Amino acid sequence: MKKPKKSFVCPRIIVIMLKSILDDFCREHKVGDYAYTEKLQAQTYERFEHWVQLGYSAELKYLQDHRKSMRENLKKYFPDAQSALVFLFPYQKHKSEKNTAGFLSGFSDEDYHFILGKKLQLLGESLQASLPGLEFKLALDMHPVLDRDLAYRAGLGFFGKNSMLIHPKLGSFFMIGSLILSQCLEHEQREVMQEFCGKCEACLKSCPTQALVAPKILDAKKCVSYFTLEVFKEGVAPKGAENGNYFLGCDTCQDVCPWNKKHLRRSEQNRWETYFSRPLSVLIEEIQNHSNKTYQAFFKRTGFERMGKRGMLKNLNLIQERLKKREPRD
Ligand code: B12
Ligand code: SF4
Ligand code: SF4
Repeated sequence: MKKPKKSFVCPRIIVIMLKSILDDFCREHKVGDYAYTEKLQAQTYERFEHWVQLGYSAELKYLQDHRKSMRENLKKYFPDAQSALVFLFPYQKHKSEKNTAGFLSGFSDEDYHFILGKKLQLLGESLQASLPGLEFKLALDMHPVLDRDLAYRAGLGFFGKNSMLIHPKLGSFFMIGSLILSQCLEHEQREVMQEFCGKCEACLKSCPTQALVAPKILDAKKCVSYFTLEVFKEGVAPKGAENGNYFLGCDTCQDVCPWNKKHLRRSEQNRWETYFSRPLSVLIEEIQNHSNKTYQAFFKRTGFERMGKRGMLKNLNLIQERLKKREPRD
């Protein structure tokens, strides 16, 4: 009996197929840039460890417990890791008076973790179809990976003095999402990028709370972003927060960055910006009228779900107090 012919796929064909899968993905999902790396070891892990030791990670337990050392090497998170594909997802940066940080509403109405997570998952699955035996894991913010370091060592940008990863063409208004792969690909690898801040210190000077305690070093305890997005109950706002423009997240140290100037534009408000542009008293009353359950249902799958009703009211009440203080007295 004749043996069935083994189908043989020449590696060159695989290379072409992978390239076309990746190109389609980037086009379809408006990826700003992507790169491939086989560097599994984080290059700035010691700086991160030192930062935690100095107490700059505030109450962010996931940076302090057993998940801390997992960030040193991709193998500690995914033992089969051999390489990674790192993607930059730019978000539209709207300029509005009532400021919520761009990443919260920049990916249509949903929390970026859902939207980008789904996209990366599907990409991983289509790579599996071309590369038998491929396993992968996602790295998207909440996974124990130093995302900026991974993008940095993949050659996608440099660390600015505001500690953001800055891409020379895209600036810093993007989220980083990666696929960690159990195989190496035939793909070019880029050089690590030099820093291009020069003498500029605009971010250090503009931070309302002086949370950037030195170039590239942020003290989360003083940061408006931390206080408004990571503290879910009433608390004392960092000194100077009353001079800031933001009440959910903070983009000040990016707004002033020359690498971002061309990416700031006035454009139509999206759903959440319109929602938060209403008078403060109306917003507070409406949110107070929610039970915890209806709050969760109303903000389901958005960047505002996680902070809960209590955390949201904490931020809104703070601006209200601030505005009251500014009102002229009789
Ligand atoms: C914890 C955290 C926070 C904390 C602490 C921020 C911080 N700077 O660490 C808080 C809540 C304050 C925060 C705020 C924001 N965050 Co945040 N956050 C994270 C998270 C989960 C971990 C970051 C971390 O490990 N920090 C540890 C410190 C030590 O890292 P680092 O500040 O980046 O410091 C590095 C450099 O400074 C470098 N370094 C220091 N000195 C030197 C010297 C040289 C020569 C070199 C080469 C490097 C170097 O080494 C350090 C270690 O890697 C990551 C997701 C992830 N899994 O990585 C997202 C992440 C960093 N956040 C992100 C975003 C978008 C934000 C906000 C813009 C959100 C907002 N608008 O409110 C702000 C930005 C504030 C800022 N200026 O950093 C993005 C950043 C994208 C980008 N372009 O860089 C990330 C990567 C999420 C993602 N997957 O896209 N965040
Ligand atoms: S996010 Fe805001 S508070 Fe935090 S370091 Fe930047 S400017 Fe300062
Ligand atoms: S504002 Fe200036 S110093 Fe800060 S990150 Fe941008 S270029 Fe660097």
